[in-house]
Formats: sequence, C-alpha cells, structure tokens
Amino acid sequence: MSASLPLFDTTTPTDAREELAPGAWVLRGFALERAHALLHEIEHIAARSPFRHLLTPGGKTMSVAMTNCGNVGWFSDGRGYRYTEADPETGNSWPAMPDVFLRLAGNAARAAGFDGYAPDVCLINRYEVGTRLTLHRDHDERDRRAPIVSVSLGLPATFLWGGLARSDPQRRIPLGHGDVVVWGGPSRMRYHGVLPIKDGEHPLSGSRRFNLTFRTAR
Ligand code: MD3
Ligand code: FE
Repeated sequence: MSASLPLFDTTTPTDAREELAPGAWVLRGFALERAHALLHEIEHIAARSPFRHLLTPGGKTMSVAMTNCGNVGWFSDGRGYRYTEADPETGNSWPAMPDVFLRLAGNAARAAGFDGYAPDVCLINRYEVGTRLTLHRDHDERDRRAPIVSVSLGLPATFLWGGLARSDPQRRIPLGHGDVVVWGGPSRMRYHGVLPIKDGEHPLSGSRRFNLTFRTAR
C-alpha cells in the first residue's frame, strides 16, 4: 500500500472517456498505472480469503472463482445470494479494502461524474480461459443510486451489455487490461454478462482475467 501518494493521483485523457449510455462510462486504461499494485493486493486478499467457486441458489457451481474485500462480501449458496460480514468459508472477517483500491474507485467514479463514492465492498472475480458469466443483474445492493465501478485486469474479455429487460438487445463491449467502467444512474440495473474468455497469455496475470467490482452494498 502506498499511503504517501497524493489522493487524486490518477489521470486519464478526456478522449479516453466514452459514455456508452446515460450514466455508463468507459475509461480506457484508467487503471493501467496501478495494475501491478492491484494484482499484488489481490494476492494478499486471496491468501486470507481464497478464491472459491460459489454455488448458485439453484445448486450449480459458478465457473468464475470469487473472493471479496471490504466491510462485507458477496456470497452465494443453496440459501441464496447475499452480503455477509464474515467469510463463510474461513469464519474470519473479509480482508480490508486496500487504499489503492479505494483511491482508484473514487477517482474513476469522479471522472464519470459521481462524487463522494464510498464503496463498502469489492467483489473480485477470477476467470480462467473458457470461463463465462451468464446474463444477470446486480440487485443485492441496498443503495442503487451509487454506481458500480468495474476494473478489468489481465486477459481481455467481451462484455455483454443489455437493457432493463432480459430480452432486450445486447451490445458487445471489448474490455482490456486496465480498462475501468462506471455503471451508474439509469444504467445501474441493466442486464450484463461476460462471454467465454479466449485462450491467451498476459504478462501480469498469465492465462487469467481478474475483474474488480466495487459496490455500495449497505
Ligand atoms: C452493467 N462482473 O461481478 S463487471 C459481477 O467482468 C459482474 O467480472 C463482470 O458482472 C466481470 O456482477 C462485469 C461490469 C458490470 C458490473 C455491474 C453492472 C457491469 C454492469 C451493473 C449494471 C450494468
Ligand atoms: Fe454483475
């Protein structure tokens, strides 16, 4: 952690900022300078709360492996989807949110017009080659006025971005290493997913993709 860094240290050229729809902003390369530090923190977090394949309430094993940091963590099993204060797998509290996570999320939210962003959880997804995330909405958070900030690291992905109804047409958005997306306002409750990750090697993450999603859950 680099507590001595100034608070607003991340800069991005405005031409790298693209509004996909009202409230939804892509910030290309916004996390690039911090990628190494972010991946390092992911290792620390996973040493305390390991990546695991959660069970859906329907009893299927998710192919994406997950862990969390922050005051709460997102969890799923036969009893349903929910946020928990302790990691059910270890019985310990979830690892604290690293400073570099909080600063990056706050800077990205501000670049998209959301000031005072205070996420209390970061869900960390780990994708192996072939892994996908089926179409869903994120509706387990109490405060839906707060945006979700997502950070892509490692192998690239094609993101599926739908509308407010499951059957609405979908756009395909390529997301690469260091890209950050802020999903707020009227875009917060759209359906979304990730197509199967293509085979490849990334110098920092090998044959994996990591995604951080910051949320205000409570
Ligand atoms: C669009 N993760 O963890 S992040 C998830 O790449 C999740 O791992 C994906 O969906 C990933 O729930 C996508 C992008 C994302 C997150 C929340 C959204 C896109 C969103 C909420 C509304 C609309
Ligand atoms: Fe999601």
